[in-house]
Amino acid sequence: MQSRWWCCRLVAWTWVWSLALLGAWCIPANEVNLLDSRSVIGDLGWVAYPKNGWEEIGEVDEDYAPIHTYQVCRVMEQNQNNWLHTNWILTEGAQRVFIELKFTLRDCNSLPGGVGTCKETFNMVMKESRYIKIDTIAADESFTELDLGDRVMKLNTEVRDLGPLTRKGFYLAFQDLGACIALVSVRVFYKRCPFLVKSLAEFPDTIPGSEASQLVEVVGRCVNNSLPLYEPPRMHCSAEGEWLVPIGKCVCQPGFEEINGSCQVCKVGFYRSLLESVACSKCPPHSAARQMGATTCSCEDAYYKIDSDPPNMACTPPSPVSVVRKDHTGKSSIALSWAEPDRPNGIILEYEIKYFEKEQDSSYTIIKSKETEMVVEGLKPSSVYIFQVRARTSAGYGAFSRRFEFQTSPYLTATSERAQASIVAVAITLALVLLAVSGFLHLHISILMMCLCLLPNRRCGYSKAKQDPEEEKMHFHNGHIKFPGVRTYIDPLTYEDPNQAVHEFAQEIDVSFISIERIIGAGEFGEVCSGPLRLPGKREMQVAIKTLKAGYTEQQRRDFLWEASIMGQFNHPNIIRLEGVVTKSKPVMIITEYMENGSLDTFLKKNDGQFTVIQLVGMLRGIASGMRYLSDMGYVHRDLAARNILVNSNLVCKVSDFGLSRVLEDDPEAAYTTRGGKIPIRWTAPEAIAYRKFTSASDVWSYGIVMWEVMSYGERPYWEMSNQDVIKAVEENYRLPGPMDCPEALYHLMMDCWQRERNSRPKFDEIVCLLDKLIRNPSSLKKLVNSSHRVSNLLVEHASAEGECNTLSQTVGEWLDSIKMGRYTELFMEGGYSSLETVAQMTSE
Ligand code: ACK
Repeated sequence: MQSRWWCCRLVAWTWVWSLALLGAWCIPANEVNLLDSRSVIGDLGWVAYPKNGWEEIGEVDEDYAPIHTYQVCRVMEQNQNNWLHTNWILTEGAQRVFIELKFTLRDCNSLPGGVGTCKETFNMVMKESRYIKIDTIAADESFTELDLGDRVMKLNTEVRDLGPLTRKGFYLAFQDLGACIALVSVRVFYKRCPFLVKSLAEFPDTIPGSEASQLVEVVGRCVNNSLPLYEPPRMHCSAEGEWLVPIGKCVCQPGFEEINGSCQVCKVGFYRSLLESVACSKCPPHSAARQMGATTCSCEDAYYKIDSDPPNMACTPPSPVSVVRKDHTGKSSIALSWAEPDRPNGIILEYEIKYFEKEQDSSYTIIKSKETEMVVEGLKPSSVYIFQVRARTSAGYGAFSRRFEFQTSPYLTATSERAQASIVAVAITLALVLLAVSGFLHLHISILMMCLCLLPNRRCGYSKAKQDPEEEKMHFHNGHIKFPGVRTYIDPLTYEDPNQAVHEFAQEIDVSFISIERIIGAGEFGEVCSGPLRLPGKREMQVAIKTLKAGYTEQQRRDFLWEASIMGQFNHPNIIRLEGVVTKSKPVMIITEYMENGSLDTFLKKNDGQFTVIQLVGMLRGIASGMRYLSDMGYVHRDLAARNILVNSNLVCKVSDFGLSRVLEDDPEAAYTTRGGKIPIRWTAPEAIAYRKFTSASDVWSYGIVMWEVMSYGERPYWEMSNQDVIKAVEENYRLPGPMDCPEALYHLMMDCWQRERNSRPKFDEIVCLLDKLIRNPSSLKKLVNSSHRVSNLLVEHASAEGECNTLSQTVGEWLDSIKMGRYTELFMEGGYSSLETVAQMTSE
């Protein structure tokens, strides 16, 4: 009787409270309800046992919809065991679900005497095939008689997660052992990563994996008329239903441009030829695109350019070289000369000589010369070649001369065949050395190609000819510049006129399209500002604007625009994107995408300890991916550091600061070395400090330091040690200790990046591969660095870490066997190459 009285009071106030708050609850977009007792109209169908235990209180809200509240309050009776069973809850394929309970619970101490059996907890149980206790549920706040009097309702919310679930559904049950409870609502839901369109890629609704720490990798689908750039776009769905670690992106296919998240066809008069370019561009002078969706523009009548000219190059009237003479023929060379054009349309800057083996015109070579003669070398004996010459003036290139056919002398004597055979042997050795250094089996193909190329009468592109240093040589295949591997970065220094380099790689933007709204920092050449860029026909976008301060010298203007000439050559989701330059008005500006979170070092310091390890690894993965792209392009950054990484609102990290990186004048961390160069000592590999050996391997060293900065939330590498002490300590093989809470796998990778022997450091593609593995398998990040490697103010002695990237643990014999070249083992041993370390140190001589 007394127990009933408590219950009535309990429920009455619960009800009042419910009316006020039930309507206000809203469900986050990434949660999908499997059961919500508040939204069930009519009977819930739950079963109570025994019958006098849990009872349903039939109440209604202000809309007269039923509120299903269950209560039990048999606090005055011994040995209570009251069960409340839900009906079958379907999982809809989710392997991990969440249960949210809202309830009130009576404080036992506030009950009048004689309530020794009163409990303040209850059990939550689930059943797939058998009963399993999920948890004992206690109230954060229990209520007393006083609260009832004051009309204060202490509603508790408890959430538990449940998984992995293996069946299509399960039951829930609540076991009361003698408490005074009112269960106001039960909600069962799973989380999913909702459908998302990002960087032109669609990611479907995705149900997370069964483990709390698991990330489900999802490959995005490029939207219509777009293609993946560089690598397929990927995202990772976390157990919390959040998309994390974006990797890769899609870009519109040639002939289309991105407008408001979709790919729109280029208008008549506009074209887009490269995936790397951002938008459709107006056809260059004296050319036109008469159809929509053009990928190139064609020259107007009487104007010319050749297929290999860049698409943004203007068509020019002819300035032809009319006759090309053969002055001398050798077995592998032909000397040519020609007369200056009669009426050049400007001062002649240089000539281009295009040649290819007759009937093999899908591959050709272009050499440049400032003279009206040249010896073309590296040709095959007894072969007919086609030559064409054209002049370049300040107005651009003229048309090529007609084709001239010349043949090389015959060849092949017994001695020269022997010479060829020894070249083959050298080539094999050289190729093996390359293989040892890179550790990649896919170089097999290159080895074979190199060997075959040197066999007599094998056709395989062109061997390198000796050229006058003034001349450049480029190989083309099917109209595209042919580089070994991917596109190669072109040093703006190779351009006589730096302005030409800027306009080759950067779009000129009219200053009227830019509004400067605020100053965000100070750069070496002037202020860094931000504001909207409104290009006609384009969606407005926020940009960062680097300005060149007034009163600059011509040299400063060149140095300032240098960065744009470099940045404009890159297109990668982890490299800061150049939007264009303003050079036709003052101040001169460089416009880049805007990165909301600024530079990585400041951002990490501001958010100390705020990110999950996976988020940090995601950032590192992005940086490694950007660096992989740069090293594939043949670009060495030389100043990779967290301060030179920018972070956007999605935590995507992008490599930035390409400003005259060979000089590093703008980096406050750079110090003068004894050799006079300015170098950011703490970030730089020993060989680059000692003798300026800057390579992608020295960038890998710096990457290791960036890893350390990231994992220690922006701590200064080597703290307050002086630069001299840092150089000395590193020289003596001491290295930075593992940052606090740093996963061991990451610290191993850092240590690998800091190998003294630069060929033993991992390559950026190996780093990306390793980080991808860790992201896919977050439990591999659970083991943290041993505390002895975390001494806060001491360095640790470096012992070569044996990570997955270390290929030098095999014997020479095993390695040769693995590349099917075991028969050379003896030769290697005789030559004193008994370990892979010595093989890696072989030189071509
Ligand atoms: O750490 P920060 O906020 O990020 O301060 C520096 C400052 O300008 C001087 O370089 C910021 N900054 C540079 N480029 C960008 C960009 N593209 N987006 C946003 N902030 C930038 C940098």
